[in-house]
Amino acid sequence: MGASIHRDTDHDGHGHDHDGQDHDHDGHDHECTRRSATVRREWCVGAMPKHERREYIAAVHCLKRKPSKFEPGVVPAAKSLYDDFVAVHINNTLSVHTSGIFLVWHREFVHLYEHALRTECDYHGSQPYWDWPRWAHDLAGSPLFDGSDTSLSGDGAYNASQGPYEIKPGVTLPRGTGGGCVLGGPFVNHTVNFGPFDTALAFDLEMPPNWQADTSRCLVRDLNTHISSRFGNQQVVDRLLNGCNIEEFQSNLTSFPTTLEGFGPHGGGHLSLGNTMADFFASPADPAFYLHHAQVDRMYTIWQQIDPEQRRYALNGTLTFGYKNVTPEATVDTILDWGVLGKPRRIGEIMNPMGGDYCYRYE
Ligand SMILES: [Cu+2]
Repeated sequence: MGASIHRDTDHDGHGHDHDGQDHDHDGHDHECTRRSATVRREWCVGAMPKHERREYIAAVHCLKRKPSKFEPGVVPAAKSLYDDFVAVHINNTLSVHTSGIFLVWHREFVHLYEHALRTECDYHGSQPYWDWPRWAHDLAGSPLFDGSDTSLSGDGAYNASQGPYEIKPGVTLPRGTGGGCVLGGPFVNHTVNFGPFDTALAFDLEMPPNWQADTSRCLVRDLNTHISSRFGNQQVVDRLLNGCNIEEFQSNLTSFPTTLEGFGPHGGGHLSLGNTMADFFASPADPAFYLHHAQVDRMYTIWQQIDPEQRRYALNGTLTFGYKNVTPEATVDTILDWGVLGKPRRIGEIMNPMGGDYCYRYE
């Protein structure tokens, strides 16, 4: 299936240059090879030198200066193309989390973001990722969150009113060391324009009322090594990759129903950064979202690659939050949507990072 899908060069008018190597220009299907694939790298000194991290940061800032694609007045909080990604995520939240399309929908979402950085903002690199176990015991000392000018900004100011995080009624995780606005670094002036939203709404399949309203405020961080070391350590990652079928892989990533033991590295990564990133609907307002989800996609890619025959097109679950059966089970023929960000896609087209329109890998 994957290799026989033709690349649509019209889907965004840009095609994919894949670093521009080894391509004939005869208009036929181009084979994606290890050599021609875009390589996504870790946000760290060895894999991504400082000037490359600065280029990525500059491209994110650029995305925040690009105009929104929504009709004026429809989504007042969407003040830029960056915000459009947050809006589309909010609008799809009840369908793309703890459901059969979590992995594939977020794969394309991150790809569209990377593509926007490259085509709208002249970024020449790839989407970096956050390798959880490497920094699980020292978030504040990590190149991602050390607050330096090559980081994604670090901790927030200490906020005494920040309480513990409730992952379900009566079950909490302790707060971190910040809880207020980020203290410095590249995103110190970054604004969060949507929310905050109540996660509990999702359990009733309810959209937050008037979610389009502009509620501009600062980016909040609450670095939390208790959470990151508990849910993002090597043992957790090993267990994740050892999931023997898609059902197990999904539940190792984010257990449902939620349990403390099975909370998983996806939710753990969100909560370990504080309330902006923990917002179930609006988390892409924190630029770290895309590095976190690149890592989720990296895990998915590695897991698929262990047994492509069994795993490449494996799906499990409906199109509704909590795997509720008010919608059908996802299949390779289900069409998914990213609103103003891109064209609708068949799930089967987005299950291979090196097939169809995709040509990327992780190093
Ligand atoms: Cu999400």
